[in-house]
Amino acid sequence: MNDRVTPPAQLDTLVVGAGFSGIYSLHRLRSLGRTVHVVEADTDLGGVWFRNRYPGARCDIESVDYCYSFDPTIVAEWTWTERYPAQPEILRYINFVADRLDLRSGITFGTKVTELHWDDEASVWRARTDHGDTIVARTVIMASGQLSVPQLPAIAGIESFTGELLHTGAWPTEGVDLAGKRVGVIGTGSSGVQAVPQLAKQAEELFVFQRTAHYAIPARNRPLDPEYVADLKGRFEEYREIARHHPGGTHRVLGEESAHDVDPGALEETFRRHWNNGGPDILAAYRDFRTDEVAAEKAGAFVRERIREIVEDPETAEKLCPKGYPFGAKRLVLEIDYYTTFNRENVHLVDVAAAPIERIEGNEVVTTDGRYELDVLVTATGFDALTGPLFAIDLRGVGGQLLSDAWKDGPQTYIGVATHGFPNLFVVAGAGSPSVISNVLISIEQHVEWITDLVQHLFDHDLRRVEAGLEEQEAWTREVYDIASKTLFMKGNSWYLGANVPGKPRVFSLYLGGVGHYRDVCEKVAADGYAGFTLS
Ligand code: FAD
Ligand code: N01
Repeated sequence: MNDRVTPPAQLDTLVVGAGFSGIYSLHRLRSLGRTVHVVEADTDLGGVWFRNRYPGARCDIESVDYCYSFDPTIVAEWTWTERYPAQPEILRYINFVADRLDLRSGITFGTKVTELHWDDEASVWRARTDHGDTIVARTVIMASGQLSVPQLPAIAGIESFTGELLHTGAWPTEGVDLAGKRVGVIGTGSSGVQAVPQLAKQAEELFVFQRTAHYAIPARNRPLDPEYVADLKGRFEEYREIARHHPGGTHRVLGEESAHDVDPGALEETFRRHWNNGGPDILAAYRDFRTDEVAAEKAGAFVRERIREIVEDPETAEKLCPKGYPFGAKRLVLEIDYYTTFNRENVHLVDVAAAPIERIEGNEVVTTDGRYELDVLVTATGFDALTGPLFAIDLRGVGGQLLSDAWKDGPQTYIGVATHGFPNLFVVAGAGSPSVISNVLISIEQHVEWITDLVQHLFDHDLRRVEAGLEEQEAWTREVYDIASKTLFMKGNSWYLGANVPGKPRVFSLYLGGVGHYRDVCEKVAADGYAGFTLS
């Protein structure tokens, strides 16, 4: 348990959030000699990896890529054990980094920033917390996360469920005992697919309420070979540099051929190789999988065939086969024992597309053709992504304008870092940047380094204010939306489009131009004296 540190009243920089983004921002600004402090709502470090403790939670980027690279000592001293690390190992890693760099003293835990108001006359941000702290900061870094606000499903009566109601994104730190219980899961995206096999082993009966079947590919997780890890550590900087300039921030091999130009035998061979090797790289097997529905369907059909082979009951198999949207249009899910779990006698797939959930009544999920009595209801229904954590704060810029009003039609940013009318405020790995469409650790390092350099530039040059230009912001936002409009993401009714939150604008606000290209754009802006920003 962390003792509560009262946040300083005056700061060069206030950082909101102590996940991967926040703790690196703290370290970097401390190293640059700035007064900086982090305020974190949770009682400890880790962000996503502190909260998503549901059984089965793990990463879908390989451990050797999903880590920091800024400190060679940390690279040398930390050794990953699995290809796709599980939540406890990632949480241990974040704590290891924070302790190694002595960061805890710079963090106030268990405290929410509730208000951020720009004071134009003094050119400072005035913050308030739910503990009544007031902080005046010259600059603010929003390291408040992309997927840090859990979203309950819009089902009548959900909040008054009389059994135990859980969300995968806010899993109790003390764990949950499911032995002998009737458990329901709503949601079959990444979280649901990871949780179901583990919950099935613990619960007496498990009911999986599926509205849309997601495409899931085997993870083929495995312990890492120590020789492989030692070799990578020996050339980590060179290895990482490749990822920094890769479109996805990884080492994924990008197919250059069109799936239309390959004969069926060769296609099958490629798909089998990816299926057997595991991981999400099948998405990049052919150059047109992101843009051409007919090409993508070739992989979709292959996956459905595998599902029909694995799942013994043909009716259940058919329901688990994703249909009605292109392969890759929703986030591709990595699975461990997901499909085989439906061969267990205590697991029941409930098709709530065919017979929708009408309401929750007492301890029952009521669908149009049945009632399911449960002890525990797990909602694996995702997050109010990207804008959720920002809009949860009373965040007002120039003239008292709320960020949620400025972004009422979708996020408006200049290079995904800043917004016109909100000077001296920067968002790490959020909308308008590659963010959650990339290896987020690569994107976080790039953003934190770029943003903290800009903060340092302000102080070095005795500047009070930096603000994104309106025209430049409009051009960038147009580019973000234009690139996305040509992709199949627009055809998946997913959280990427805000579809899971009632009333949210349906826009795809992540930058799909590639991590490497994005880095070049940001570097050019800085090299040109922060072109597109007004510094005064
Ligand atoms: P977060 O980890 O979300 O941390 C934000 C912090 O800000 C939280 O601790 C929150 O409490 C705090 N906060 C928010 N608002 C306030 C406030 N008002 N006051 C105080 N504190 C506040 N990405 C990948 O690249 N690969 C993966 O495999 C991957 N797996 C994921 C698995 C899950 C289950 C989830 C949910 C996400 C995953 N992600 C993955 C995306 C993930 O969001 C990022 O990889 C990364 O962990 C984000 O770090 P962050 O510090 O930016 O945000
Ligand atoms: O959430 P989701 P998630 N009735 O929004 C269903 C990251 N992540 O937590 O598709 C019935 O993807 C909804 O159904 P539908 C990763 O970026 C990574 O799983 O809308 N069902 C869907 O099935 C990921 O993309 C990992 O029809 C309802 C599910 O809930 C992101 O987090 C692990 C419903 C929500 O899926 C979010 O993933 C976990 C209703 N009323 C998370 N409302 C890794 O593996 C919603 N649903 C790295």
